[in-house]
Amino acid sequence: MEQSFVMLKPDAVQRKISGQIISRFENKGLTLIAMKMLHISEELAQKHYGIHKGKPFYNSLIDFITSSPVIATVWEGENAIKTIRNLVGSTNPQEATPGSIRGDFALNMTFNMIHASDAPDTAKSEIALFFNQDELQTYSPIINKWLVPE
Ligand code: FUP
Repeated sequence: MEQSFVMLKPDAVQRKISGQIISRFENKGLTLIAMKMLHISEELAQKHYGIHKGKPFYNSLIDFITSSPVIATVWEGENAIKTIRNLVGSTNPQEATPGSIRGDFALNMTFNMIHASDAPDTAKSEIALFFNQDELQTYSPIINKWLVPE
């Protein structure tokens, strides 16, 4: 089982399509184990996007991600990181495959709706940046109990 950090960016929240995006992960079979809405501080944004510091798009990226609330989530599932990246699509929405989240909902590189961890080490550090360990839920589906009552 793998865990991945996924953030619905300000554009996803403002366009009121957070539910549709979350549904795609649920429909795929991934398990939501943490979720919070927050307005990202300058400091948190700089930590999260530290790897891009100095790049031409860095300032606009920080301005955008701190501009209004985001929804931070953690998902669990088999090969979750790669699976989620496939559902999200290419960084540039204009090149993202139709059917992917960016392919279907986004047009602009800055306003590309969503962030998803790209590797196990970044997933671990991103989860730790946004969540305390005790905010990650552990639960087993009880669907079998509903289907076959004792
Ligand atoms: P991704 O992992 O697909 O979110 O992409 P990156 O980590 O490479 O980039 C992080 C964010 O920086 C992207 F979501 C959008 C922004 N970006 C640009 O605005 N221009 C670029 O050339 C590359 C990234």
